Amino acid sequence: MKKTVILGALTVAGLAAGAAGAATLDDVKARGSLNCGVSTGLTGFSAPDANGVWQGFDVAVCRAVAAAVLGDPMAVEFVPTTGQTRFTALASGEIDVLARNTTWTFSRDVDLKFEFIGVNYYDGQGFMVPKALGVSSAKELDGATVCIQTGTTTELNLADFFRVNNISYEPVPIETNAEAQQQYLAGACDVYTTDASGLAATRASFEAPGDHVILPEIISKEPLGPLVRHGDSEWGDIVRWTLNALVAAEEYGVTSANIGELSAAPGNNPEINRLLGTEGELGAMFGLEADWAKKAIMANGNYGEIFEKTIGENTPIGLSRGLNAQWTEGGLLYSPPFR
Ligand SMILES: N[C@@H](CCC(=O)N[C@@H](CS)C(=O)NCC(=O)O)C(=O)O
Repeated sequence: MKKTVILGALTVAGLAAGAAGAATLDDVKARGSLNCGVSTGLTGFSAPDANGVWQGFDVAVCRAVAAAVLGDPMAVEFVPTTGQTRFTALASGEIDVLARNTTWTFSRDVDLKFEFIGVNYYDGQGFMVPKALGVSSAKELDGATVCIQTGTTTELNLADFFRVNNISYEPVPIETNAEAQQQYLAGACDVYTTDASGLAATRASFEAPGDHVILPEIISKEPLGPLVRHGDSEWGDIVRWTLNALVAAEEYGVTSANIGELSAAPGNNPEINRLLGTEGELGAMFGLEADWAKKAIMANGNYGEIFEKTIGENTPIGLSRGLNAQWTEGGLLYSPPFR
């Protein structure tokens, strides 16, 4: 088993080294669409709606990048990936970027040879149990069966948590969130553990969400963000600054409602003017139009608008901003300057 894991990592790293140096920006422009790796389906983050149109918080990153590069937020081919398949999809060049609640870790960055371009959601791993189990802390889970998605940090943190607390568990390995949900509801496991945002999204889709509780323990740091291949720095810059543009727009009060006016009649805030391309040459520095960031922001609104629409307190998922508030509001979101 261990051998397979090591071989898997080497294969992914080898593929990434092969694809490095490829000019992804040119490929995307020539193709006229962005190949964006997402999940197989996690409501609020990335899932097709009733019309088959992909929606969600991670999907919004793909659309913003497509808008910045191609001028069209709909010019995206969504490639569903599992916890297991996502890294090979990126390393092999099947996708240009992975935007799939993926945790930035040392080994994914260094060993698998990817480049995380930032964090779009600061998360941590939690546990969900049926209320009927009568458990109020994860430390009471000695001997529990646990549904767990393979190829994830979740798997590793779970092992660490039980080891540190000197308790045991029996893993029920699962490939996708849909399957995990099904197995958990069918009672194949006592507990479901994953990123807390994923637990909220999963529970929101239950018929009786109130029959399930999310335990108080958050056992890890899960900085989730988009990633590209190592050695593809120009492309990485584009994805990084597209995400930064969404975050900066919220900080500076640039919204989908006022962006048209702010671009047509620029005010005297130079940072906003540089962001929207009415002043300076930022777009040309990485081969995009002057209004690349304006198009990215117009795709789905700024970071805050995206959050509220897809996973925020007024959605069934009901997540509060917490760590994902702007630094000016006590959170961790902090875009470097546009200059
Ligand atoms: N953040 C963790 C876990 C990511 C993960 O796979 N989460 C699950 C549950 S939130 C998911 O997105 N599932 C969607 C799918 O099965 O396609 C990682 O990067 O390893």
